[in-house]
Amino acid sequence: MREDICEKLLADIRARLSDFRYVHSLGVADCAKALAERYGADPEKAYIAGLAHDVLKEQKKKDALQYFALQGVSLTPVEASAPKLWHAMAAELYLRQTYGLPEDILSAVRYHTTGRAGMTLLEKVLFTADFISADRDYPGVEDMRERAKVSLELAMEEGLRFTIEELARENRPIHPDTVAAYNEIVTEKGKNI
Ligand code: DGI
Ligand code: FE
Ligand code: FE
Repeated sequence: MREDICEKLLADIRARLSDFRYVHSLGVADCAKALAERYGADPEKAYIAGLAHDVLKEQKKKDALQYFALQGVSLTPVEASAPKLWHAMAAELYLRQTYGLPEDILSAVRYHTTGRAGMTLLEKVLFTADFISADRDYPGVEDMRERAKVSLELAMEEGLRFTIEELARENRPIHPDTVAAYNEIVTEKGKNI
């Protein structure tokens, strides 16, 4: 069953994605599996979530909007003005319908870009893997990898801060789920001080 899904998914992402993003997806799958093993999530589910998370990343904006309309999904004003968020929202629907993936994998895919308050372990694993996979090469990635060895929350806090700072600097809207994820991590951490 799982092997079947992996094979079909692999062919799907190979057909839909550029070389660059295909390699990224394989890297996130490997990394998510390793993080799952380290932190006690299901490694197989983490691997599948990693393979699948960006399946619709290269979908045309017009097609994504058409897909949302067809599925009866209405976007909030922030979502409507942030096309980079669409691939995660659309992938949840697509992967449910096409692959019948379990809801825990679907929610990891759904929240891999923004995060949210009350994230599951699998959601945290995928969110973090997306930042530190082997293909990632941005200033600070080594620090992020070190943080992820200490805790998922430590890496996520830095990732969310980076995203929020960059978006604010560029006058782009910040999704409420991104803010909620950040606030929760910072306030939970504050409790331990
Ligand atoms: O798909 P990837 O490139 O692997 O990574 P991703 O799904 O985390 O997407 C990152 C992009 O999403 C990056 O350009 C910033 C954008 N993004 C993340 N959170 C938010 C956001 N954009 C807006 N407008 N608001 C957010 O809260
Ligand atoms: Fe993504
Ligand atoms: Fe990604």
